[in-house]
Amino acid sequence: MVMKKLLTLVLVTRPNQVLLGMKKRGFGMGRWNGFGGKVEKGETILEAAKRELYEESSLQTEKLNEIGQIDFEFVGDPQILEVHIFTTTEFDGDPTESPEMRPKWFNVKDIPFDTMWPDDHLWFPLFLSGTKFKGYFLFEGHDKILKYTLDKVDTLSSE
Ligand code: 6OG
Repeated sequence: MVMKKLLTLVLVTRPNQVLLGMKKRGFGMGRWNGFGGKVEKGETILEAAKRELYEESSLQTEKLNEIGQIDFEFVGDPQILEVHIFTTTEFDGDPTESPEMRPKWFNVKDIPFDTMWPDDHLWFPLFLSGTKFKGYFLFEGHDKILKYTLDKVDTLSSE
C-alpha cells in the first residue's frame, strides 16, 4: 500500500534573489532548501506552508502561490513524500535564524546546487521562470536519482 505524507516548501524571492535556509538538523541536514515541513492534522496545506515559513525563518506572508508539486519516493520506503511548493514575493519581517534553519539570500545566478537536494537543479529553472510543474523522483539513498519525471502544468490540484 502506498502511503503519502504531505509536506510544504516555500521559496521567498525578491528581485534576482531567493531566500534559502541551511537545514541544521533532521531530514536534509547540511543542505540549503526552502522553508517547510509536515502538514499537521486539522490544518490545510496552505496554513501549514505559512506556519512552517514563520517557524523556520520568522517571515510572515498572506500571499503564497503554489508553483509545483513533487512526489518523492525512496527505494525501500513505502512512504511517498508529496511536497507542495509555494513562492512569495510579499512578506513581513526579517529572515532570522531558527533551531532548524539558517537563512541567507542568494543571487539567482549563485544558487548553491552542490549543497542542495539533487532534484533542485532540475526544477529550480521552472520555478524561477514562473512555470508551474509536477514531478516525481525516485531516490536511492539521499544522493542518487534513479529516475524522474517533470512536466509543466497549467494548474495544480489544490488550486
Ligand atoms: P521536515 O521533515 O524537516 O521537512 N523536502 C525536499 N526538498 C527538496 N528540495 N528536495 C527533496 O528531495 C525533498 N524532500 C523533502 C520538504 C522536510 C522539508 O524538506 C523538503 C520539507 O520542506 C528529496 O519537517
